Amino acid sequence: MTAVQPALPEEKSAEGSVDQRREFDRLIDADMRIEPRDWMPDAYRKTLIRQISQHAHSEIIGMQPEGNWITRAPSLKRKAILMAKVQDEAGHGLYLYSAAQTLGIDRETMFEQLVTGAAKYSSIFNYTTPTWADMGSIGWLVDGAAICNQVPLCRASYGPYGRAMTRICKEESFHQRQGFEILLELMRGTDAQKAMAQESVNRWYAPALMMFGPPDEDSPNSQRSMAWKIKRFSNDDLRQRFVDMLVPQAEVLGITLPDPDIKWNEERGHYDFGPLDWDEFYEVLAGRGQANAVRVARRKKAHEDGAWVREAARACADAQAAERMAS
Ligand code: FAQ
Repeated sequence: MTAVQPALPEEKSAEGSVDQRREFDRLIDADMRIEPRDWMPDAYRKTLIRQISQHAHSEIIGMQPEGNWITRAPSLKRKAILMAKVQDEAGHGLYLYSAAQTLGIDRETMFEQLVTGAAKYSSIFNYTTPTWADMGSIGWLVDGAAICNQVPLCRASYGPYGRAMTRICKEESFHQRQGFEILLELMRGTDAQKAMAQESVNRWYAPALMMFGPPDEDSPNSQRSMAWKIKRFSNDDLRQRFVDMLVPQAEVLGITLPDPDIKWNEERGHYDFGPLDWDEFYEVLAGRGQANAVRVARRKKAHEDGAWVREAARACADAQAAERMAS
């Protein structure tokens, strides 16, 4: 990340000069990166703050459904792996909050936006995790969807976001494999274990497909974000990629994807799949999912419980700064 401090939005003209606008367009057209020191249109900055902060919130809220199983993982090995994964998600949140901060928003404001509902987080984390197989489904389906969505974001036009995504994607690959392996082991187990794996995939499949966002015709942000090369593919294109990736993997697992309309389409060179229940998606976004209230309340409590850590860190930083001044 650049050492140059980003100027706050209000310190820069939202319109920009002709030269500034031309330079911004040149960098985007040439597939080069916009850095925090560069002039950028206000709408580009706002879109990035929206997407990156929502992404960061998703990583942090996303620790909860899996954190739920750390004390109940079926073996020491599984517990260690799950703990490492949940810690990784915390790290991803931190990279992303830092990337958002380079755009001139502070952490406390982002936190306020999350707990007041002004900022969203991924719909998927409002579903509950009643069985151990859900750890497999989250890894295989949720992290799998995250990889499909996020690998193109490594090429996002905003430097700090693209660089954060490069690190994150490396870890997401491990996450997806560990989920796949949990399900594989269950599918090689007893009838009850196989049934648990299948039942879990039945619940997670459609919500995972909805992670990519609404259909393209109902996606107000996609076109502009693609023109700015923040998003590289549309929501529907990425969803299709995901289904194409899942079908052969489901065959290896011996799991049935819960959609009778999945069928190879020779002409398109893709799998067809059935419609999704978008009413459910919008209900979850409106705060009426299985676990919205619990997720936000827990996040709030964790923030309050952590106040003493932030105070101690600030006191330590102040003491170090005073020491530097004195020497
Ligand atoms: N959930 O116009 P679009 C992970 C909102 S991380 C909630 O299409 P856009 C790792 C959208 O914000 C998962 N809201 O929007 C992990 C917008 O509302 P707004 C998170 C959603 O931005 C694994 C409105 O609908 N990943 O899983 C959702 O162009 C395991 C209209 O939508 C990211 O955030 C949704 N699913 O495209 C962690 C990736 N979809 O803001 C822990 C980065 C849409 O105008 C454990 N983000 N909305 O009020 C993106 O790629 C994009 O922001 C999309 C949405 C694709 C999510």
